[in-house]
Amino acid sequence: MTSVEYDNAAAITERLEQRLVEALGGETNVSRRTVLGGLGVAGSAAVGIRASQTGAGAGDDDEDDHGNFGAVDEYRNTNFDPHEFLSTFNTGKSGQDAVPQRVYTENGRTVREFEFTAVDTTITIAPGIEFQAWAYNGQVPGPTIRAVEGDLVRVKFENLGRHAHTIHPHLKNLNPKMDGIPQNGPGVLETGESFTYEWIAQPAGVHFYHCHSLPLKEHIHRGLYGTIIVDPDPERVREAPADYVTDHPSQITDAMVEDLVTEAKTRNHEYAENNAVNEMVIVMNSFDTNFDGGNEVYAANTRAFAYGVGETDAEGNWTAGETKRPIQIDKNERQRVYLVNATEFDIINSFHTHSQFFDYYDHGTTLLPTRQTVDTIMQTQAQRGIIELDYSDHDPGLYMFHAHQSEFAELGWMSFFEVV
Ligand SMILES: [Cu+2]
Repeated sequence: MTSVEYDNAAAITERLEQRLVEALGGETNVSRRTVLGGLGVAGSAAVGIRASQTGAGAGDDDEDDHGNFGAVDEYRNTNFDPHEFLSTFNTGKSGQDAVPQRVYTENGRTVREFEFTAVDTTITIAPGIEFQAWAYNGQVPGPTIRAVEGDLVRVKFENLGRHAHTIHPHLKNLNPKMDGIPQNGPGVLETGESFTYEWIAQPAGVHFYHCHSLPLKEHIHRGLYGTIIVDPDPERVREAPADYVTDHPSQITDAMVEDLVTEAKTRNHEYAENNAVNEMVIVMNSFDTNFDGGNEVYAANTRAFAYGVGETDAEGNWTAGETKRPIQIDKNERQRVYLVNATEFDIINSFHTHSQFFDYYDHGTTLLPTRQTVDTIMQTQAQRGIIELDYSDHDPGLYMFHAHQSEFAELGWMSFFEVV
């Protein structure tokens, strides 16, 4: 890859970004006013929305904060770094300062405890384009939780937002009170209320969590969602290998069990085998900036073109900051993407790699791929899976990956791996 090619790629990203920002600048003011009027009426009638917070109040705030269209390259909130987000796993032992957490043992079980809040905040989704988000611990996507199969995940949740929220986990949850829905347990939590959710981390896989207040589509698309990774326990895999494959138990040989155990270790952050794999979380999301029930911006991890190609200095170092920088990968390292679809309004989203085929594990619940040698997969909202890539035989350079709804790609969900 020559510097001319890098410059060309940077110019195209810049052009797409400019086009997106201009399109948003042209239309947000017009339709936002009308739509917000309607939203107020719908909101006050809906379960889970406090009467004092509906309609005009929220609308006025949106009015103040929209319409700041800065130059391309300008990101005003620098507290979210999409590159750092890729591999920030909150395990209880370590994670983000913004997520108080600890690990301890209780009744012989490992407990991973996290403190979560829901807050109203402003996030930047494209240069100069701000979005009034509702966010877990102030970020979209919410913090990634990582536990080992069989652990107890304890989330001390406090709602500091102006609307009523919950946390609903996509786990095999044995206690209906802990499901985080308006209809059960503590129901929705009003402003200032707290509740401690407890979930057993099961099954192994990559999972989703989100607010389940009504109207659901609003609470999700505003940003209340995130990823829970449940690492398989290699000892459990040895005892019950059939739980981790789609094959019939009679087809499972001793040699296969050994392979599954080895594979489980690469997925478990407490085993050294996991260090040999480069892991990242990508949440496909979207933003309806004018509240018309359709998305104007699509992204991998919130920022349009976050992993696009920006500028380099003469020595080949990226200079665009934490955004517009490809995901740099070592060609000799195995790559694992925990992919989650949080896209609202559109039925599906997708992940497509250029010049590359990959293995896919639907929901990440198996240790053998559910699809092999594919270059495109699709996911409906809340569907997720693990993608494993091998670039060892590829030449160094830029390899694109994006949603193969081409519309989504040009509206922000277009990214690159830089193989080095
Ligand atoms: Cu909510």
